Formats: sequence, C-alpha cells, structure tokens
Amino acid sequence: MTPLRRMGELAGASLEAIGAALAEVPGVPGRQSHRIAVTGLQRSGKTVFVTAFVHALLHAADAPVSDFPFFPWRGQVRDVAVEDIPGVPPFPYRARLDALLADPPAWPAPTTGLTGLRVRLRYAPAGRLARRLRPVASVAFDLVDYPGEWLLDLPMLGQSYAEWSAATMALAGAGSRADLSRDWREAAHGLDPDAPEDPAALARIGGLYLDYIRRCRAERHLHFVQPGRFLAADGVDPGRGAPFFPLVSARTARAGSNGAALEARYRAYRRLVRGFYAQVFGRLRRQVVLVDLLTALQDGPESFADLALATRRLTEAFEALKNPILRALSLGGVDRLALAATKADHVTADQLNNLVGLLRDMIGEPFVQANARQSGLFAIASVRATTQILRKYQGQALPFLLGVPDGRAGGEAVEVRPGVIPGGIPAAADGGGLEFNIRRFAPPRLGAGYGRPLPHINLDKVLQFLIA
Ligand SMILES: Nc1nc2c(ncn2[C@@H]2O[C@H](COP(=O)(O)OP(=O)(O)OP(=O)(O)O)[C@@H](O)[C@H]2O)c(=O)[nH]1
Ligand SMILES: [Mg+2]
Repeated sequence: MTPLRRMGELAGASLEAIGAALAEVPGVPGRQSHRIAVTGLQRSGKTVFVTAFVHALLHAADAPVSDFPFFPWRGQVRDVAVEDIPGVPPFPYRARLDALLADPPAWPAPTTGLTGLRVRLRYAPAGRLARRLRPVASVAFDLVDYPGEWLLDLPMLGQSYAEWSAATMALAGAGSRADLSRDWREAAHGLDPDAPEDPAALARIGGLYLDYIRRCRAERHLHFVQPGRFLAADGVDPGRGAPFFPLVSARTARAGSNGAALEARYRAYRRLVRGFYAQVFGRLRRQVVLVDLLTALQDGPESFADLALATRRLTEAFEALKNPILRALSLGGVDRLALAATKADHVTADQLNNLVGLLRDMIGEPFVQANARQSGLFAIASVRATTQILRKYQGQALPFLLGVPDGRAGGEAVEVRPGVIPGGIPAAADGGGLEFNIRRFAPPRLGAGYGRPLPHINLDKVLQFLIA
C-alpha cells in the first residue's frame, strides 16, 4: 500500500484507532520502545540524519571511542537489528547508505512519502544486580522519515478556514510576496464567496495560488508556504484532495456556495494532515527538530526571516497541539526534545557556539525556557563532508574548510572560509551587510562497506541525549 493511501485511510479513522494501530505490544518487561520523531522543513537534513543515526546505532558499540565518544551502551551491546515498523512502509536504509558510500558518493533525493524503521538493540544491563535480574534487555527505536513540506501544514490543525485565510492573506500581501501573489489575489478578490459553487473558477484560481506558493520557494527561497503538500517534489501529490486557497473574507458561507466548497476542501485536507501527525508522532516520547540555518543565511535576509517565521509557527503548533492530541492518543508527553542546527560542517569549529546561539534566538526564548527541562540545543553534521585546516593569512593562522563542492563528487577539494556566523538574529539593519560563503559539499568518500559510524559533528551527543 502506498503511504498516501494508508494515510488517506488513517485520516478517516478516529485518533484512538490510529493510536491503537500504531502502539507496540505493550509493557513486556525489558522490552522498551520509543518513537523518535524527526522533524524539519524541506532539505533540512532529515533523511541524512536518519541514515547516519541508524548506521551509528548499528556500529557505534564496536567502533573506536574517538569515532563516537558519547554512546550509552559501549561494551554492553549483544546485537542490533533493523526491523520494519508494522503498518509503515520501510525506510530504505540500505539504499540510502549505499548511495552515500558509492563512488562517487551522493546525497539522497528529496523524500516523497512516509517511511520508517525500527532499530532493536539487545544489551546487557549495567550493574551486577540488574544483570542477574535481567541478563539481556532490549530497547527499540522507531524512526520515521517524510517530506519536509508536509510539516508546514501542522499549524493549520489549530486554525479554522477563516483564521487560516486571514493569516495567509495578510502574509501574501507583505514583502516580496505581494508581487508574487498579485495575479492570484486579484482573481480571488473577483470571486463571490456566496455565489453557487463554480468548479472551473475554483480550479483556475487554485492554479494561480499554486503558482504563487511555488514561486515563493523557487525564486525567493521562502520557507513558510502552505499547504505544504501542494509543493510535493513530484509536483502533484495525489493525496492532497481538491485545490483550495484562502478567501478574502472567509465567513461562514451558504451551503452550495464557492465559500462553502473551499471550506469543505480545507477541512478534508486538515483530516489528512491530522492522520499524518498521528502517524509520525504516535507514542511520541522523543523528538528532534532539524533546522538548516546556514543555507537560509546564505540565501539572504528575507529567506532567513521567513525560516524564522516558519520555525516559530511550527514550535507554536507543537505546543498548541501537544495537549489535545496526546490526550486523544493517551500518550505521555515529549520527554526529550533535541533542537539541532544541521550541516554544521559548513562552518569552522570556532563558529559552532554562534550557530547554537542563532538557533536559540530563532526558536525563541519563551519556547526554549518553557521546554528547558527536557530540551537540548545542538549544532550537528549527520555526515561530515569537510575537514578543517589552518592556513596562514596576513600573519595569522586561520581555520579553513576543505571539501569537494557538491555536484563535483569525485572532483578536487577546495579551501573555503565560510565567514563569521552571528550569535543571534542580526538586526534588520545589519542583515544585508553580513557576508557568508556557505557552500554545499559532496559527501565524503568513505567507500562501500564502511562499518563504522559515519564521520559527523555532535551526532553522538544528540543520540545520547535522545536515547539514554
Ligand atoms: N555537508 C552536509 N550536508 C548535509 C548534511 N545533511 C544534509 N545535507 C545536505 O542537505 C541536503 C538535504 O538533506 P536531506 O537529508 O535529503 O534533507 P530532508 O530534510 O530529508 O529533505 P526532504 O526530504 O526534502 O524533506 C542534502 O542533499 C545535502 O546536500 C550534513 O550533515 N552535512
Ligand atoms: Mg528527506
């Protein structure tokens, strides 16, 4: 069954039924299971993270300590196995790893559907008494991967069609969006919400709306565009339902009218989103949020501000949704939340603290404070594509990155000085003046059969934090 078909089915089921379908055999002593929800916008690094995380779980116990210093069960692991998660299409770990270890190595393509896998670890508990009571314990981690675009829709779960319309309309009229959205806004203004439903007009205006959100991504590198599923990598996501768009004044419309049709489509779409949320976050205990700050910095102040907006909206949505959804699924709360700035190998080591500071600022102090007890902030590279070297420059030894530019895998390495990362969100006045040289690099050449954790930055700390 395709993930979309399955999600379509889940969307119709009650939350309790979904929770029950996703729950593991409960309460077998010594057999714990945790879902690690990997969240992040498109291209934030989720698929690379899941691949490297699984590979590390498989190999860290036997690797030299220096490969993966923070590993909670060193010397205790009996065996590790990769299993399917019942009812979830399998994450192609082997294929993803093989591509990373191929010659030349390649990053994964954008994800198009939901997949997942379970890593089961059997280990000897620490301490003689614990071992006598239970010679071998088992713990399982479920990791789920999905297209980042889908995450953009989470805030919609808490919004009525009228609320979503008002917020989306206001955004569409601001900054450089105003220009991109002009055709669509003019057409939408001309639509009478109370007139009898006109499917051809709704399709035409829906097409203009789609054009607008696609151009936000493609031309301005903006992040906060909804509905996210309308941006699926293959252009059309068959599971997304009929097109809809915000209305200028979306008050409750008469049955059979344009307004009522759009509202019904919005609600149908939200049911789909809710099903997805239940699947990814079912039995939610641990969550990692990945944010690619560096690419947004390189893309300029507008892209960066928009990433900040999307990240805030998402963290607010997590907060708002946590309680009702978790109650409905009778789950516990998130007990560990790792917030990570990804692709930290794009900057020199002396900039990692600033990168964490920038992440903290972007997520917002209220959220960081409210979740301080169970959350951690990190700068990570799931797969480290660069090494650092020192070069004499104007009498000083300065750190440079050495890596092969992406797209030239197998080519010559170049030396790059990525620049100074601000330790907080730059004031608008400074935003334009900051200069970065954030490049994309090809994956490192490791060779097939690489049976050690992949080179990384702080992946061990995140793993320890999430699973210990
Ligand atoms: N240098 C470096 N690049 C990375 C790393 N992780 C991800 N990337 C880059 O970021 C791109 C996107 O990574 P993915 O893991 O595919 O991102 P994703 O979040 O799964 O993206 P979607 O599937 O589109 O949602 C990759 O193609 C790499 O170019 C990393 O640890 N180091
Ligand atoms: Mg992906």
